[in-house]
Amino acid sequence: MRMPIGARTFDGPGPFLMGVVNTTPDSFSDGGQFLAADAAVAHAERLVAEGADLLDIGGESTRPGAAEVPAAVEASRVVPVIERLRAGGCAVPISVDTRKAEVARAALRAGADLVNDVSALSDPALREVVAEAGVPAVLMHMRGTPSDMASRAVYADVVGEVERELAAALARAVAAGVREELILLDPGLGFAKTAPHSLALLAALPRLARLGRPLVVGPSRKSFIGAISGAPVGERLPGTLAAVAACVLSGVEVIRVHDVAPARQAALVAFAIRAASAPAEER
Ligand code: PMM
Repeated sequence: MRMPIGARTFDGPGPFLMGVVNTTPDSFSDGGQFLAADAAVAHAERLVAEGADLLDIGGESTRPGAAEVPAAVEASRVVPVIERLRAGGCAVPISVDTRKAEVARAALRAGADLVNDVSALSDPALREVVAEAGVPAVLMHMRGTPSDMASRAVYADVVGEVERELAAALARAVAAGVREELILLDPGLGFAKTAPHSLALLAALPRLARLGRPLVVGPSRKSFIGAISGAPVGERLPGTLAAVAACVLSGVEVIRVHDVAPARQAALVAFAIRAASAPAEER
């Protein structure tokens, strides 16, 4: 891929690691928003030290069944974190993980460089914000919303349908003025997907790459790993690393993870294997 994101141009096959920074108060502390912001900033700085190429700052849980958070609340969580990272000279581009135009606008004003939307810019107002700002965007596949998506995980051909729906989301964004060369696509593991659906998509990443845009994949701690291994969410790092390696072997450019240091080692080894097995002219 070759794409300018903030101050950095991402140039090369990757894999680039996007470190997850959750700013929801319950995820770090119950000591209120200020302490949560403090903890989120410290966590983000640790992820950068561990080798994150990008940070993804989110203020709303998108786990299955999660209720929507008002835009003002979501913005009050992410904006101070982005501002403080910027003021501290954060060395990597910052992504805001949001479905809401108002939150994206505030985050971009605070210094975010990229919008990561689990609803693939389905809101016309968010398409407009991204188009006007001229920033890159991640379009992730989902059906429905986090509160009802589990019941929407019904496909006759999950790979073909996700491929078509991502192509439609890409065309819709481009028609709204988002520059195609700034769009990344994500199959949305676990979002309106059962474990077999997520596995089928992981196995079909080279086909999704033929959509012509860099891929982002977020396997980290997802429920398909629990379905296979029986591991609870806090014990899914080994399964996450297996999925990271699979993504790298399939040529995925950006991998979204919570545990950057172990994912980096897994990605480096998988990439070295891929490079060793590629015909000389592809290296
Ligand atoms: N997964 C989550 C949140 N945001 N964004 C993208 N682009 N891809 C994902 O797979 C993705 C995402 C949910 O995971 P978390 O709540 O554990 O961060």
